[in-house]
Amino acid sequence: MTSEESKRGGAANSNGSFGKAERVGKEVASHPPSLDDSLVGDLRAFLIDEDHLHTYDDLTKVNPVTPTTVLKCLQARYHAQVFYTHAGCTLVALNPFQPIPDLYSLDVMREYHNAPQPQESKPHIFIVAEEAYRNVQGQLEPVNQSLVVSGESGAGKTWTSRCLMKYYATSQDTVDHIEKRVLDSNPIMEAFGNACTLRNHNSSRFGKYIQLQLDRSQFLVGASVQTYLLEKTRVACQPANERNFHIFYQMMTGASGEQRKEWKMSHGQRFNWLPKAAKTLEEDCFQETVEAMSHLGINSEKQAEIFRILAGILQLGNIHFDAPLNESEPCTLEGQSKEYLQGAAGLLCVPAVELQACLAVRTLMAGKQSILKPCSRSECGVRRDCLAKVLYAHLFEWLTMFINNSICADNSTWCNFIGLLDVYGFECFQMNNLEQLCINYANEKLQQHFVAHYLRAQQEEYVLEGLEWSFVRYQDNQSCLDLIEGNPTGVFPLLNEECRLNRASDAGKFRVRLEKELSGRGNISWDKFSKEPHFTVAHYAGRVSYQIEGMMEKNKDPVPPEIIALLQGSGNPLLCQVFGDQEAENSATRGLSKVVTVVAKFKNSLESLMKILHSTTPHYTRCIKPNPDCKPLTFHKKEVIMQLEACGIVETIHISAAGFPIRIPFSGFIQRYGLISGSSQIKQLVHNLEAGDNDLLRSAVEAIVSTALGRRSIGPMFRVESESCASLVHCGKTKAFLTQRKALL
Ligand code: AOV
Ligand code: MG
Repeated sequence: MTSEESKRGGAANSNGSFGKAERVGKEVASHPPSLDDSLVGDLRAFLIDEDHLHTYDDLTKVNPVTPTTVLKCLQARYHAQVFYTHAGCTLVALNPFQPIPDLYSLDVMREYHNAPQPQESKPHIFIVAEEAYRNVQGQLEPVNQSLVVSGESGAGKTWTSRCLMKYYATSQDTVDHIEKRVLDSNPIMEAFGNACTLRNHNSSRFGKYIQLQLDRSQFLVGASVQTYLLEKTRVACQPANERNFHIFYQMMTGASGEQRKEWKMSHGQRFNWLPKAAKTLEEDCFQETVEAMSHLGINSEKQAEIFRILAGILQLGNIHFDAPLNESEPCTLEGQSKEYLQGAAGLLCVPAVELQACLAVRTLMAGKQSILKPCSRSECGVRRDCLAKVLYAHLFEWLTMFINNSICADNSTWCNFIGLLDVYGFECFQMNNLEQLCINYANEKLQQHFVAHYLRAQQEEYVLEGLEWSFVRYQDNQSCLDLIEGNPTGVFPLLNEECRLNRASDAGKFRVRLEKELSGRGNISWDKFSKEPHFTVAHYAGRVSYQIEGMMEKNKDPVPPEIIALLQGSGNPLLCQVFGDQEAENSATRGLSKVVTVVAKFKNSLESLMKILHSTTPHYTRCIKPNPDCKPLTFHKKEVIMQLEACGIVETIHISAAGFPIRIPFSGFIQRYGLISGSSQIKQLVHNLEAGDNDLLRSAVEAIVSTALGRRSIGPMFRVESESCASLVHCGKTKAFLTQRKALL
């Protein structure tokens, strides 16, 4: 919406009355047509007051709601050190980039946990936590909840998820200390799954959905973690000025003298795969990681096996091959590489000769006969990297499984869950590849969940239910999702097809194919003059150019069968366990038509996640990064407004301000309020109701609202007041719609 349009559109006001948000189609008379005095009073109070912008704790109160007023309000609050603000159904969390004393203390947690109406306390992430917790009990029956935290890289999603977990874990003290174990999963997963990037010194390189399992009395009895696509390429290839996963640095910093010797990590030892970009705090957390592992039940023997694998990976990174003099011979080891190869073999508990052969020689099958073929120098490098990646990815998977076994409650003991979603944020680097395409695709999916659940479905329901409502226009990112995943000509299906064709990957050809199939779409483009084959996607959060070179190989992700066989024979029990009965995945022996590509797997796992999200009541938190340099006390308007626009915050505020977030089917409403209404006439009516007749049910609801609970009818709505709160009730065709209860001014 342009600022001109928004000026014309005016603002939605609070108190749930229909304001003049940007409307499509006929201009519907705003509700209520004749505002009574108290509502006018409320409205006046909400008109924007420049001097007190920081006091607006809900952006629906800002009037007019425009990108500029919303931005000004958030900026004023940021400078007043107020970092949370409601935006109707969502919570906006500004990243302070510095610890704020007492913001998350135990006392504050208790305050929110014990508040009779937490939503009337100061905006805080704990309100979201508490609301979800109370909502589990549902209006009529328990409902699972999801807390969806979104925002770009470095915006504060992981921090927020950690706060939420702490809140739930702290608000109860169970006998077997399950809450401590659930919390202990965090330092482990972050040590193995996070890394320092240009955007965030503690960037999550995997997606995570954790379900906190609650029993009938709403006690936390366990949790389960689902992870999504770890960026394993980082193990063997770190983008310029970025780092490898934290755990490697933690080992380097925290190892004892004895461990150093065993892991071949002497002081000053240089590892090619440990670039020294700026030091991060996470690097000093070795002890914390080890303690968390022990606490979760990973005994010291298993830990030793894990660390030996990691140390072995670092040795692998220092191995280089020389091209042989005779092409029919395998490549030879360069300089000190022999030493590193022996080091790696020792740590991975495999014979050094077999390791070398596995990296330098390929086994081809001709019928039942196997033929040995030396690999080129670059192929040796690819195989070495592949070994490191497959080791790390399997180790990460094993850890996730172990954590789940340690914290997951028995199915018979829990009945509901609160899910916390923390995925990698939207990314746009100078060079973007398949990893970024997957990360950004995940963010598109989440945005679509928000659009579908809130912006579209809610409004469609108002219209269906016959409420007077004129549509608030919003940015729908469905076309971008169609571009990426749509069958058969989306980027993913085309990429998969290319990978299934048994030919050498050719980036140039793939680009031409993309252009042929997709050039009619508005959200993909190409720079014709660029030498690097690439394509640019206009995502909801910005345009990103993806280089095609390397994309097909990453998508195929082949693992030579010799590597699997080597690891299956390892003397390290953990490696044996992990690779034990594994078929050589995506190997040459499986045939290319059966290859399960990376994007196919990722798409499936995200679809399962979306199904779970759709079956729960979602709560959205939008994390905003106030500046790209991760500095405290720095608010860059341009960056912030781009983030606000990308996630559709202004539209959200309009819909929230004018909408009815609480909806209860008539029968539920009658059950809930009818019998407590106190009126014998209504009680009689409720008893005589024939279920299923909506007209009758509706009259009963109206009777309850107007005679028992209600005070005044305003047009088609009723204003229901208690001593401290007011809410508007609107009867649709099958449901009663309620505005959020607001404190009376
Ligand atoms: P992200 O999860 O959104 O990025 P993080 O949660 O890792 O971002 O936050 C980045 C950094 O910002 C943290 O390491 C903290 O230093 C700081 N920070 C965030 N929230 C707060 C807060 N409420 N108070 C103080 N400092 C905070 V990424 O994982 O990159 O998408 O893939
Ligand atoms: Mg994160």
